[in-house]
Amino acid sequence: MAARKPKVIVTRKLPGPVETRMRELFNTELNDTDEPLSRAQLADALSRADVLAPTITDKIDAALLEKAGPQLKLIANFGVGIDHVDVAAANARGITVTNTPGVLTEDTADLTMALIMAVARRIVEGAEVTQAGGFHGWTPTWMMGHRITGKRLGIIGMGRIGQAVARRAKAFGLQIHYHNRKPVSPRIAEELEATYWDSLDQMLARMDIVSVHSPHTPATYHLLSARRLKLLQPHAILINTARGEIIDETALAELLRDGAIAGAGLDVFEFEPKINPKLLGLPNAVLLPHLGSATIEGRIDMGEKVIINIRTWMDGHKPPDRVIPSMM
Ligand code: 8YV
Repeated sequence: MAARKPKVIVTRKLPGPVETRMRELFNTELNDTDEPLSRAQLADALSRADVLAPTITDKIDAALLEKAGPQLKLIANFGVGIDHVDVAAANARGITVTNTPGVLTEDTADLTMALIMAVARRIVEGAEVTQAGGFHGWTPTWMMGHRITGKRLGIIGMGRIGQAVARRAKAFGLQIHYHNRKPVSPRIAEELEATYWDSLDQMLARMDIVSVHSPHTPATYHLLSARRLKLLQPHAILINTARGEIIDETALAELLRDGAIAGAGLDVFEFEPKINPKLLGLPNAVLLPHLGSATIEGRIDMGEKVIINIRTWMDGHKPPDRVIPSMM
């Protein structure tokens, strides 16, 4: 173990207990303002830190990594998605990159179910009407949504989060379908009674609800292109709690506007925090401000994962949550 405490620079405000523990364990520089660091501030942090603890709001590309000092050995990301860090460029400079898998799986899956229910049962619309004093009494035909029990859910990306969504959805009576690079193990397929589609196009054309759970990589950028979105049935609902870049948002907004698909529930956007103006104001789109992992418990667990990765590295071992470019 290094005799001195490593210099750890944290780019955003983290939950109190996480920041306190990091101050106890490391020579930690915190960001009390919670403003995202500018590119120049990030470059400065990379030039001084032994360990950088960034988040999704820090774009760490190859050009920025040129500014890293030779002492920088670890980028311990607070979050599981790692598309904002050029992992290959970091590794080429001898910098290990870690993330926080596992601890936000259940929270993200919960939010996915909340979005499915919100869109299918018009929950946000109903709440807004009621708050505005627009509830004038029950009627047999007002504010009808759609039943989800018995419908088909197509999951794109059957990793941890996709499987956690599948378990919940099965309990809601949905039939599970999925598209993934490869089928899940026979045990999991049996537990979930899941149908595997090697053709995404074929699956899209047959689902009532589609939910995106793959990482954003060059291979999944605009995976749901205008052409593929047009394969969805007019009554279909599309949910995205993964990354905005996976869907062509403009094409999606146009299909929602024209009623060519029934609804969408989106927690992530291609140019966060900017929202595609074509999505704003659509009555059949429920939009959330990237809340997938936003529970107090989840964010503390994420912080603890960051700490474990740093401590393991400090002790001279390989951190448990190393990101390997081929995994992405
Ligand atoms: C995180 C997320 O809160 O972990 C992820 O991939 O999308 C979020 O839920 C965010 O990435 C923090 O960096």
